[in-house]
Parts: sequence; C-alpha cells; structure tokens
Amino acid sequence: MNDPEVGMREKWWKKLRLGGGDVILMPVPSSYNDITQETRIRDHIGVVWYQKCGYLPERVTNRSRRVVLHFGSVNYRSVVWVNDVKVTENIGGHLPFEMEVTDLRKAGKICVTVAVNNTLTPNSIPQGKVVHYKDRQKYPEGFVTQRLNFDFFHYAGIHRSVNFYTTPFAYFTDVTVLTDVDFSSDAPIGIINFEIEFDGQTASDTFRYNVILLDENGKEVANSMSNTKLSGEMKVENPKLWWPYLSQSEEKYAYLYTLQFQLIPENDIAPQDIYNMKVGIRSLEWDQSMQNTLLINNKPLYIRGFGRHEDADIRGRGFDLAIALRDAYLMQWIGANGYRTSHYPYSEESLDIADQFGFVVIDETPAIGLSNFTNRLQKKHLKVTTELIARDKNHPSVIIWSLSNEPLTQLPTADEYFKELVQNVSMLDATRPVTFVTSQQWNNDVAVQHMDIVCVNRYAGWYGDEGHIELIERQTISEVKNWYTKFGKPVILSEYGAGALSGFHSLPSAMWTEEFEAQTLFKHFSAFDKLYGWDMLMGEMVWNFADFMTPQETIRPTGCMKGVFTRNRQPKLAAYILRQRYWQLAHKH
Ligand code: BDP
Repeated sequence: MNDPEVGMREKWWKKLRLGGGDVILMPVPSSYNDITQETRIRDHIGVVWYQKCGYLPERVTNRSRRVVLHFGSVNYRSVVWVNDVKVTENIGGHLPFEMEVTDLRKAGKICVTVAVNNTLTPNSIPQGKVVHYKDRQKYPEGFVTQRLNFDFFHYAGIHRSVNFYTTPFAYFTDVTVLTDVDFSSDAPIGIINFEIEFDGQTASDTFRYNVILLDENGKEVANSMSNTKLSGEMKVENPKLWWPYLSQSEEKYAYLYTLQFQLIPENDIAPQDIYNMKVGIRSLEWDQSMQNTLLINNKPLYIRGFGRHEDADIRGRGFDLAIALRDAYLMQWIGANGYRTSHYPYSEESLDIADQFGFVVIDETPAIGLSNFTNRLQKKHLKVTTELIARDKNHPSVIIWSLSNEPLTQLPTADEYFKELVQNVSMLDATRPVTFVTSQQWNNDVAVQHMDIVCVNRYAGWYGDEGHIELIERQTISEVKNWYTKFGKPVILSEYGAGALSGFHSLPSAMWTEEFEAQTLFKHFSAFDKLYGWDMLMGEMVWNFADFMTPQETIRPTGCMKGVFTRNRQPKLAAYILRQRYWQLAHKH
C-alpha cells in the first residue's frame, strides 16, 4: 500500500501538470488494474491520481451558459480539482456525481485532476477491510491485502465517462415521469404524470412549461402547453406500450416515445432550456392477492433472465459501449427478457439500452454481502439507494429495486435494519416493488418478511452435494416451495448455475465441464415448470450471463466460470440449452 497522503501533502494537482515522476498513461473510462503487465498496478491498494489537461471549446467557455463537470462513476472515493481548486469529493463507486464549475472555466488550458482511493472499510458500501500482516518472517513491512465482502474483482479507477456539459442559467434540474395505462375501456389510454424541478429563477423571471410527447417518427401525439404548474398529466389514446422483450417482429416491443420539456420565460416565445427524454408507457402492478405475480400492462410477468456483471477483459469494469451492446444482442438472441444489475448500479447507458431492447431490470444497490447492521451503515445504505432511485426512476425497464445481495440476514439485527430501509424506499418510490436477494434459509432469514418479492440464490448440485445433478430437481422444488409457503409471496430464483471451463468436456458430465453446466440448467427447468404451474415462481435467472473476474482463489480458475458465455462473449454449450428454454417460455407466457 502506498503512502495515501503523499499526493495531498505534495499537492499533486499542481505538480502533476509538470509531468515526470511515476506518471503513466491510463485510458478513461476503464479500470486501471488490467491495462499494464504489472502486478503492482493490478493489485494496487490505496490512492491513484489521474490528470487530464486540455482546452475547452467555445461553447463551454462562452459566458452565457452554466458549465457542469459530470462523472459517470469513479470507484471508490474520489477528490476532484479543476486547476488549483478542489471542486468536490465523492464516496461510492457506481453512481454519477457532478458539480458546477462555471466560475472556473477559462479560455486557456484547463486541468482536471482526480485522486481515486479504492480502499473499502467495514463502514463503506460495499464493505471491505485492509488487512495488515505483522509476521515479519513471512511478510515484508507494509504488506497488506484487502478482504472484501464479495467475490468479484475489486476493479478501480474512473469507470465511466467524464464530460463537461453546459446548460442555460435557467434550467431543468430534475424531471420525474410516471406512466400508467387505463384498461377500463375498449381502447387503452396511456397516462403520463410528470413533475418538473428547475433552477435559475430570478425575481424578475417567471416561467411557463411546454411538455410535448413525440412518437418514434417525431410526430406530436400529446402535449401540455403553457403550463405554469410544476406537475401535470397527459393522456395518450391508443398508446404504443412499452413491453418486455418478446420478439422484434411482434407487435409487442419496447416502444419509446420522446418527452420534450421546454422552459420558457413568461415574456418570450423561445425556450431557455429544452430537455428531451425517452419514455416508455407501461403499467406496473403487484399485489399479493394477484396470484402472486407482477403485472406489466395487465399481463403477468415471468422473468427469464440473468445475473450479470459489468466486466470485460482489459477494461475491467470500465464502460464500453461495444461490450454493452454485444451483451444486449446476446440476451436478445437467447430470448431473455430481463436481468439484475448484480451487484451494483450499472451505467446509465446500459439502462438506456435496456429501455430500448425491452429488458426488465432488477436494479440493485452496491450493498453486497453486508455482515453487520448498524445505524451508521443503514444511513449510508439509504443514501446510496436514494441516489440510485433518483438516477433510475424514469426508466421503464426498471421494475424492481433490490436493496442488497446476500446480506447476513440470519442475524437478528437485520430485521429492524431492513424493515426501516424498505419503509424509506417505499416513500421514495411507491410505484415499484422492493426486494433484496437472500442466500439464507427460509427458516432463519429475518428480513425477507419485509419484502414485496422473495429473491433467493441457490446452487443445487454445486455448492451443496457437489456433482449430484440428480438431486437438483427435488432440492429446487423444496427450496422454492418453502419460501413460498412461508411468505405467500412470488419467488424468483435469482441465482443458480454451475461453473464450466469453456472447452472442457466429459460424458458422463463432471463438474467444470460444459456438459455439467448445461445439465445443471436443464435439471432446474423441470423444477421451474412444476413450480410455475403451482403459481409459486415468477422468474428464473441464471448465474451468470458471462464469466467474470474474481480475486485469485483456489475455487476460481482465473475467475468465476459460471457464465453461459465466456468472458469474451462466446457461447458455451449451456447457452444453446438456455436459448431453447427461453424462446419456449417467450411463446408460452
Ligand atoms: C453467489 C453470489 C455471487 C457469486 C456466486 C458464486 O451472489 O456474487 O459469484 O455466489 O459463487 O453467492 O459463483
């Protein structure tokens, strides 16, 4: 671990600009870990410094607009300077942050410096701990490792895009859009409720708003004009609804309108600010009395999907549009209709893609593997969940909030912790169900009772009774039955699967071969069909979409190998088995 304070002491935001020292080139966005050949960079614990200098274009230095510096995500803690001025500090690795830098723009050279610290603590979300080794016979002075409450590689760096953008001085700060569909008459009516927030009003200015709905061809289909209220409702006759993915060729697909918000000064006709966003009109309902299911557009939803990771070779967790789209095309090819953003919020671009492809998303916070439940942690947990909801609330694809993955919810303190958290989240967004993903047993979990939907991870034939695929059907049936019988709520098997090394084969199948993974999935299917028939199951989600990197461990041969696709997104045998299954389901449900 390097001296974490040296950059601060020596004011590197000034010094780096001179170059020299231990400075190397690094791409943004990307994790820094796998770019070079060096172990010390891959396994670095502590602070790294980024700096980029350049010249802002005229539209940014132009005095008539506000200037904002936006970071898609930086993992994990960051401090940002523009030239010599510290402009922000951020904690948390998977959500955007931004700051106004209007006063700092200038026509000449401008430098942005970011110090990034990847250390996690028992009080951070997610949790981790730096372990110091004292035995000098075995370890040199300063030898540390990071113990993490999760199994995926702790990639770090500037993971998503960094942009300067501008707005007028009067501008929209936020919009909230809620859609619904009225099915009571013969022709459905789409309902769009919106709320507007804006800033920049001076004593002499008052504003009115135009809100216009455009179809995919840019034709206006509804509007709310010259409104002076900050909220409103629009109705759309015979709307084209946003449907979860079935097939591109069918009527039902993820139709997206464009909603345009215009902010117009009272005595003017030209808008000051215009904000365009994509909107999918859909209804979402859930209720325990509704045969334990979730209805989208009045139709029960059965999720055929995946747990995933934002992970790829070389770039680590750095956003890459090519990978994001390849993943979307593969999910479409396989016939999936959804995924969970295991185990942290994914990029804003990924959710736009989900809206476009019609994938339903279980949107998860980064609170993975929580191992204690204090007030302090709960505050942070609520903060990150609030930020997640603020970012993703307008996506039609987002249908469920997941508060956590596999927390230790057998501990009595988890009861109150999650009860309060769910209450708070339901106040922030009452339109979507809330869950978390448990790996505990149905008879010892204290938190699932507070959730709208039960999500369970279970690895029959893999982590229990290794190699015994003949037990999978029986064990999966009892597992889901137990949860369902206890809570009377819909159950999603949110993770199941087996590891397979691409190219490893054996007949009869054996663990780590492609046949074993394929058979593991196949054996689950017969259990799922029975459970679905008894109205107990509302989704099956394979772990994992693709192989992904983990820390070095004896049970991980260069990563987690449970992908149905390899890490570079080529199919294993299981992908074909799953494809057959998901397309059958697509036509059945
Ligand atoms: C589950 C975790 C997931 C792991 C998986 C595994 O939720 O993050 O990758 O186990 O071990 O418990 O493959």
